[in-house]
Amino acid sequence: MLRKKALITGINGQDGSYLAELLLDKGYDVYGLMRRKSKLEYGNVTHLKDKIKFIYGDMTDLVSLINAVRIAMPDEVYNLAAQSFVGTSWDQPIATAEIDGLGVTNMLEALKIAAPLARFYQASTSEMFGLVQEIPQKETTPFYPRSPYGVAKVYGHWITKNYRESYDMFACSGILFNHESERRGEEFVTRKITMAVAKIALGLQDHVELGNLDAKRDWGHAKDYVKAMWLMLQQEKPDDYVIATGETRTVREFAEAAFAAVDIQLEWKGQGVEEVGIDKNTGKVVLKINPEFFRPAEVELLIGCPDKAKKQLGWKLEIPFKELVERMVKNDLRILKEGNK
Ligand code: NAP
Ligand code: G4F
Repeated sequence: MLRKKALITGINGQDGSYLAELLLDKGYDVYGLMRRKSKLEYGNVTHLKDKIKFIYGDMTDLVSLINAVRIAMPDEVYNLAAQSFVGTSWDQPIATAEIDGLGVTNMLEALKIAAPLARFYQASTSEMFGLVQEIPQKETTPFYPRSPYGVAKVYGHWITKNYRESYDMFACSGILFNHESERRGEEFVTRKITMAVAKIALGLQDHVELGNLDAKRDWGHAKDYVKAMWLMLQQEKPDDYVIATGETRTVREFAEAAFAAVDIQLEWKGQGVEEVGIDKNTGKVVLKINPEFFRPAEVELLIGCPDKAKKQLGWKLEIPFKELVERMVKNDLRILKEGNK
């Protein structure tokens, strides 16, 4: 039997790496779109670099995407590439729009021209719900994005739907809520916390500085979420699905869980920007607020309803919250002890 071929954009990011592992395990030929950098490095897929066929390209360059599609001639395309950090989207709103918004049209056009029968997955996001209009958020909840990133992703979401309806393309959007992992970028709040906790536990750092501790997120593990991406492209008909745990926690609760993983129980003192987290045993301040990390507009509460994905895709969550946090802290302790940082 012919092996299936998949093209993954954003291959060296967090999700790209877990998806590549999943598809290689399933016997796919995996092609990965990668940006040219001054120093050749493979990021999160370094361990897979001999198994993946890399193609240089950029989401803002239609020619490079047509070229990539012609080389791979994929059965399935997973569009994971993005300027994915919400904070940066206020500093680089135009680049974010070009990559996360128009970049999706570029990829859909490349497919329309070179492989119109390929199945397409778009990495949509719970950030599109922003100032939430309904609790919990589901596929039918209206969008109200709160950042240039969220706005660009709404465009990407709708253009995916539009190409499905205009050209009968098999194009799906996964509206994924926050998912983290040992491979999460270090600027995202979860990994920033787990790395700092590991450093504090090893005596390499005194404290961590964070922004809004009251923001609530629905956090799962990326390994579970890439399975949903694949399942969406195996259905009879293309559709859009929310992928979430259905639980929400504050950044404060994430920090408590991460410190607890190294046996530090946090006690909170003060209010607003004066609030601090104190190690109950030693009385030392291990967490401070820094207004620099607050955002111009915040998404205060995200909690997704994954019922449609559970029912129609048979998707289920395997890594619960506590295990997610413990895995991340344990991995950061290992990295630091091995001197890889
Ligand atoms: P990530 O780790 O930041 O990975 C992003 C990837 O996109 C990297 O490989 C990056 O390559 C690539 N990229 C950025 N700009 C590009 C461009 N102009 N052309 C080609 N590639 C480019 O993000 P992630 O967490 O894996 O997320 C994957 C996708 O899911 C993203 O679209 C994100 O917006 C979306 N999403 C994520 C979450 C989440 O919680 N993780 C939730 C919902 C949706 P470089 O290494 O060259 O920068
Ligand atoms: O970890 P974050 O930067 O993730 P955010 O903004 O929720 O975005 C992530 O999830 C989205 C899905 O909902 C993805 F689409 C997106 O690509 C990305 O993966 O921030 C989470 C929360 C925010 O409310 C932020 O204000 O944590 C709050 N926070 C508090 N202190 C902080 C910090 N965030 C960061 N990055 N750094 C802080 O020091």
